[in-house]
Amino acid sequence: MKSFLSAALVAIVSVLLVFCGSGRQAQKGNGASVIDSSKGLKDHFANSFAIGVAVSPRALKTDEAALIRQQFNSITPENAMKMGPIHPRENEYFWRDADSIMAFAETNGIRVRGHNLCWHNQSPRWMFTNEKGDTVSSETLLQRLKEHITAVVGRYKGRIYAWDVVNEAISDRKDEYMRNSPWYRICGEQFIAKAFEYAHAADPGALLFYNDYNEIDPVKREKIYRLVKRLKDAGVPIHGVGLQAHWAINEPGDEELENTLARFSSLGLQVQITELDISVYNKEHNARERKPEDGNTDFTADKEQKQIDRYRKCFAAFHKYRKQISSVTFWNISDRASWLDNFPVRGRKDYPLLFDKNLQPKKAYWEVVETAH
Ligand code: 9MR
Repeated sequence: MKSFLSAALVAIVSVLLVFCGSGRQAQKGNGASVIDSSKGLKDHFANSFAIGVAVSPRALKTDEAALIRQQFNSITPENAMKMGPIHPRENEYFWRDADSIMAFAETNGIRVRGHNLCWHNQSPRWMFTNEKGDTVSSETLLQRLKEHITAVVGRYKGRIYAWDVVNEAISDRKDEYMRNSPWYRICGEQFIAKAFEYAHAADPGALLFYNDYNEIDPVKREKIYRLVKRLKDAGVPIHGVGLQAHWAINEPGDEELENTLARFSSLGLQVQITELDISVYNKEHNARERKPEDGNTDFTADKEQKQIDRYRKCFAAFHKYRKQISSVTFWNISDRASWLDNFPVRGRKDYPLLFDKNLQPKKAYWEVVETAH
């Protein structure tokens, strides 16, 4: 009898602790359900995919660092490992920023996605010319690419679990396959396979990705698919495709999203969402207009609701494809500052992420979390 009473008492106290306990149960924004707020995104999605964020070394010295530790289990250096910043002159590497991000990640048990080894943008000018200023030969350029990849991947061997090896090599023009970049002009398509081979030789344990944007556009999607499939079929060491996912409140449509995830999943490689954000401005409008359609650059209730809906649909689709999707990375931490501020027009503020400028979770955050359960 006595043991029954004490067991009953323990049970009652446990239930009380769970329901009243130390504020760990939080109402989500609209009060509709109860979610454990002591958990971060990484914990909610622990059974689905890693949750990452793009960072600068500066952000890691601010209050954003605590938010990163709490919410994310993967980090991508936003700029610090790109060719221009990390290899400014032929015989000179600048490791400080990349090393500081690595140190933060390793101290906090966070995985690192390397970004990126070969891109038409943020490439140093010396890469493509000789001392006279003439364009180098394809042999010289490939040799330089090899030296670059061997040095960067080699430095972090065993510590960076995945690399975006080639970034954005496909053209956005409907009538063109490869982007007309210096890499392509000088070397032809072979630079892509070579970059993967160099990276694999430098760290055979790293997962290697091809990464691109406008992946939801049916024409560009097929070009990306074709490239990755050809690399895979040719035995090139490629392990996944990175979908950048720079999206907006009016895209992707449900069908576009489903078709995109289904198509890339069918490759039999890993799929990673590498640069997710959802701009609060309509996509078509984004490209040209200085002012948003409603003339308002605030985070209005209408924009907020559309963004909530889009985020929920995206994560519901990611959940469906969780066997193929191994990570989802946000491009920046909070609406305090993101690359979309002033892009594509100066003076326009965007609110594309799940945390507001005070680093508090937005309503969209709670909707996203619900898709995990
Ligand atoms: O967020 C990055 C920004 O700080 C840089 O100025 C910019 C340079 O082009 O690159 C941004 O990141 C890009 C990423 O490396 C590749 N995909 C598109 C991203 C947003 O432009």
